[in-house]
Amino acid sequence: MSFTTRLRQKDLLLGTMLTLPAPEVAEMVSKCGFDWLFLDGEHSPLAILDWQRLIEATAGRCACVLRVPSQSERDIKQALDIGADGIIVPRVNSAEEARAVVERAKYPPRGIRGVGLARAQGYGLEFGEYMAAANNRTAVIVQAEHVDAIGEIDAIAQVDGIDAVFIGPYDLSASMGKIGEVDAPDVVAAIDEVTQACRRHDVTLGFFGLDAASVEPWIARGYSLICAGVDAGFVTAGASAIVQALRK
Ligand code: 3PY
Ligand code: MG
Repeated sequence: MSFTTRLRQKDLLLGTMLTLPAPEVAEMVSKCGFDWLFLDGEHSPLAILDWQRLIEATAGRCACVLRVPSQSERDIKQALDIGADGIIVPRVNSAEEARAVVERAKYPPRGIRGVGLARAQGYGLEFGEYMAAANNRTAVIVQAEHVDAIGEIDAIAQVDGIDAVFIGPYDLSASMGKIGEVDAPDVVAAIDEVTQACRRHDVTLGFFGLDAASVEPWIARGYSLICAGVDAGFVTAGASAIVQALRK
């Protein structure tokens, strides 16, 4: 079953975030049992070819979803053409933006995605198969991560073609003047508004946290697209633990 089908039916999908320009890290993490990997093209210094190399290194063991650096037609098209299973689009604050994102991710007549012969299309060898399935198989995930999105969330959640709404707790807290205070009561209340709207419109919910403990309460609330941890954090936590153990 495709990642997007599982996403739409709200299977629990466990993922982690990749930010490091090393296909070996993607290879290692893809062997750890995650359902999907969140490739962060927004905050990492990686370029589109780096992401392609990372996706190749996962060898189909996990779905790979690329967070595009912007909502632009170009970024969305390139992410899908390298073979990402879907896109996560940062800071989508209105239904109008959400509709534009869906159009950029779908081929005509549904949308305006340009037709390429890249890795996703098997360099042309799998063109027909890919074209027949792409609009349905491509996951379109928008982030609710600004206070402006909260007032619009009912309309955003109703946009046809949105497969999930993914909370960005850090940016959301920043937009509320509480940078990093992801557990502040008003930040949690804003997230609850998103939760309620997505439940009303039967839209899958996603959440990011730095570790397992920070996402568990959200899994309990029915969030199913989960990203916990960041590759760089695995390295720094492991290295710091050695130093702490030996410098007692
Ligand atoms: C945020 O917390 O702002 C995020 O975008 C997490 O993915
Ligand atoms: Mg963010």
